[in-house]
Amino acid sequence: MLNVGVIGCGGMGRDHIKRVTERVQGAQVVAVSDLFEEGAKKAAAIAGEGCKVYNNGKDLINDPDVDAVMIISPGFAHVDDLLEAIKVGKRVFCEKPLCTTAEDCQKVMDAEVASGKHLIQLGFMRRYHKGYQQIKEAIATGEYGEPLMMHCTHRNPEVGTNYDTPMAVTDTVIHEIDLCHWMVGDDYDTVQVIMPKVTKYSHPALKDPQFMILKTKSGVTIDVECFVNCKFGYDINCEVVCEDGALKMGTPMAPSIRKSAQASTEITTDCFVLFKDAYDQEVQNWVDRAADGVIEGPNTWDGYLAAVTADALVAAQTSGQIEKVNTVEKPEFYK
Ligand code: ISE
Repeated sequence: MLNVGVIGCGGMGRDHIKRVTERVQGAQVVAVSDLFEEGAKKAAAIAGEGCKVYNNGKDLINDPDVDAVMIISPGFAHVDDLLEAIKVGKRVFCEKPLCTTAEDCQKVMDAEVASGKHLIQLGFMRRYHKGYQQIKEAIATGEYGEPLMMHCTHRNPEVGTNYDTPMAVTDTVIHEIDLCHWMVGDDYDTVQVIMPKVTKYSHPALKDPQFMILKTKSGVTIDVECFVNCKFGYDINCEVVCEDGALKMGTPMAPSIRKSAQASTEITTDCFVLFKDAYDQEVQNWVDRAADGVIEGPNTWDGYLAAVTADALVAAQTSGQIEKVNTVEKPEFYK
């Protein structure tokens, strides 16, 4: 049994505690921490009797009863807890983003490399979604040749008024940034953002929709339509165009219904409904590989690459130019 400590007891933290307690096999939550004591106590109650409550991540990480740590606090608070966990050699599951700056991501990457142990898995859960996995497996057969292009849409029904233009990258397309480079097995070279006409449902601080183009080092060209006030649903699509065929993601979760002289397929409005199984699978996979000290999911390099790519896309939002994605050389450790 893997004894897990959870740092961060907001909505997402409580969701992960519930997941580990009710659905994940081979793990239990033995400690939680949050700056806000009441929130931590509420979260501990989900885990059940005996769950310890801390008011800071450092004490939780250093608790000898805690084998592994889940960091579900806000992104800006990740860096210190990640470095502490690496220092004491504990396995980490960290919600996206790894850190909010490329500089902090690099610090964490350097510390992990120096420790010589793969410790960190990142919460880019889309890699665990059946629809994407089917396409990745199909590409791996070689039957369709090399991927050349990808077309993605990332639509939300609506967002709050605090959501602004850069968040289209840092909060939303950050998923495609990770997913697409994993799908085609390549890192990014350049990015560009084209701003279409703005929807009447937007506000002055948000340009919505946005059209982003990412090009990988081998030349695979990926376009992502990001439209966060599309009104009609949480609509996620992906097509990979290869030399010998095009692979479009299916939507296996929704039946096609015929009624009242119409055929229809439901589109959910909630990302937690669409990706529920993916969230469960990513944590189960992290737990399953703990015994052999292996990280199979997105790792620290992926978190660093996402941060640098996001910085380039945010720069491209205002420059209107093609921006270079300037990363350090990928360390041998992550190859
Ligand atoms: C949110 O943080 C997510 O992760 C969702 O998947 C994304 O669709 C949404 O735009 C983000 O705000």
